[in-house]
Amino acid sequence: MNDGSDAECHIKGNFRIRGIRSTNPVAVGDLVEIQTLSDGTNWIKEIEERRNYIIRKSTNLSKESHILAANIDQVALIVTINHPVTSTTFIDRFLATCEAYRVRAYLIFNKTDLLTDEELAQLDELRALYESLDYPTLAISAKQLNAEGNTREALTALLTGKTTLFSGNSGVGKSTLLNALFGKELTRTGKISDAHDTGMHTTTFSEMYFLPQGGAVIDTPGIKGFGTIDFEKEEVSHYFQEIFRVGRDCRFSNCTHTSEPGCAVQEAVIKGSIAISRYESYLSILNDSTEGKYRG
Ligand SMILES: Nc1nc2c(ncn2[C@@H]2O[C@H](COP(=O)(O)OP(=O)(O)O)[C@@H](O)[C@H]2O)c(=O)[nH]1
Ligand SMILES: [Mg+2]
Ligand SMILES: [Zn+2]
Repeated sequence: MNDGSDAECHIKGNFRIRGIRSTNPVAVGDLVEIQTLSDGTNWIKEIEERRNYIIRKSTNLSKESHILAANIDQVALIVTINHPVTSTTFIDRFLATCEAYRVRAYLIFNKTDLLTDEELAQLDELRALYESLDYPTLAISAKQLNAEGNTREALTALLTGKTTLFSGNSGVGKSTLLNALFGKELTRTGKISDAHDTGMHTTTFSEMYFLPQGGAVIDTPGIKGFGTIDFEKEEVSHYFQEIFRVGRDCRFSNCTHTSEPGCAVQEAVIKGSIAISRYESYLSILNDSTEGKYRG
């Protein structure tokens, strides 16, 4: 409510937002208008137009989508090199969606305390890759925040005064990190339940927390695959800045960078100036767009 209190609200089963087929008509971060009936129940009457949102396909083969959060300032994608492995495909699909909706994205590599030397080298490599693509990164251990110089300060500065979507695979440490940063100071707001996923009655909750120093964080339940939606085949490269840039030198202006002759992108992948992991992620989205199907 406007006064900051919680109110349990209902929504009509057939509530749909214009043009969006979503499994959750109301998302965390939405501003809503509610009407209280004489029996005391609250009903959501109107959802205000969203400034932006992050959306993914709900499940395999599903044509429906799941709005992770609305009206956000930035995304902090929490990832782990191991325990569990976050795939670069997952990272790139998420980043491409952030590009599509023009939301700034930060990559936070967690659980550095668990990594072997080899994995630490992999971490450095990935950080360098994403930094070179203008995605700021941090490497942290949510379990040892105080022991790590100024990571706590860097994270707090990143989150202060903004509405941040925390996302990432299940088990990467989103909840642990939030607790380590703000502990009991977090004010929890109402849960939004999404009766989504696989039709198996798994109910998941996204929660929004207000930070003591201003700003808010939305903690989403871990997501497994990330099905990108709404991308036309021709626009996929727009969300991979290096592919887009190099693609201007392709022989054909409508080059999909798959098997065309004179393709500057394929050449750059062979030369190593475009990371193969990024190119593979690009292809995986392109493949979805071409065949109208979903991949994890
Ligand atoms: N060793 C280590 N374990 C961590 C770290 N962060 C989280 N964990 C553990 O990883 C597991 C999953 O964390 P959780 O916060 O629930 O992940 P979420 O699903 O992303 O919210 C828990 O057992 C945490 O204690 C870390 O930096 N280092
Ligand atoms: Mg969690
Ligand atoms: Zn090309």
